[in-house]
Amino acid sequence: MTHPAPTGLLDLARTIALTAGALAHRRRSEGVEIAASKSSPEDIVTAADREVELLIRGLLADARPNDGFYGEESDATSGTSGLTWVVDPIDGTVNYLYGIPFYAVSVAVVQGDPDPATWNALAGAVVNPALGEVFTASDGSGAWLGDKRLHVNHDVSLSLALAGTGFGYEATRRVWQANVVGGLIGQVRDIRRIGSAALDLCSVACGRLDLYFERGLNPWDHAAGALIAREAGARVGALQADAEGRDLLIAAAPDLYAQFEPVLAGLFTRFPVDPQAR
Ligand code: LIP
Repeated sequence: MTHPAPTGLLDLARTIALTAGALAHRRRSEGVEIAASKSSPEDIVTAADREVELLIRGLLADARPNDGFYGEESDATSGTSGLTWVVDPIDGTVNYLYGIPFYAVSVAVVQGDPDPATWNALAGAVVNPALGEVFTASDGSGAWLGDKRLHVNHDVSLSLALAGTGFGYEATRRVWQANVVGGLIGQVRDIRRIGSAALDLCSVACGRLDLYFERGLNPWDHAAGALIAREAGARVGALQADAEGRDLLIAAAPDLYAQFEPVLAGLFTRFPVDPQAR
């Protein structure tokens, strides 16, 4: 089955992400409340998360009724077109709840099963409405912040790398992740915890971070951001793997990735097995 060119899909992803971002930003200004908790009391969902995903689903159903949908806040549906939209309506939910301006609408379209290990990401958009930043990429056409072409930082030594990471919603996993960070902090320039995987990956793409790694992400957290980072020249994968997954995601320029991978593997060996390993 033929599909529209990635640029056509990209235009749709960008338009929908911008529309959804405007709604998220408006709801933030009106005040945000927790609607429910999910995997733990820390893992919250707001009414805006649900409303924004409903808006995105409706816009996609109108534009691409035969595509599948795989989002954070509603049931997955498979389509007949071979394409699936992978959506995080508000990535950085805790930042959103607290009014920290680092949250994003993440919209990606992939070919094949909605599995990061096997899908082919065709186009993606990550919109931070609080800062008015629109990150985009389509397969083979580069990564962009607005109309500015993005490139990762090259020739960075690990000892001078600014690394981003994140922590899970379960306390024992956070303690394990903090142990790993404690083992790394003396081997890099510094560490940032921005609070949104989508924006962390876009930060690698535009050079605001040299590398990013996190364990336990969901596919919707990174579907668009990983494409944007790859199209900006990053290698995105895991340990001895070129596909990111739930177990681990690493993103960095290839030369820095090669320095970082054995160090992270050593830290995973040094600390007890992650209690939340899935
Ligand atoms: C978040 C990720 C972040 C991670 C958080 C959370 P959410 O996604 O973007 O990188 O550290 O624990 O998973 O829940 O805000 O969509």
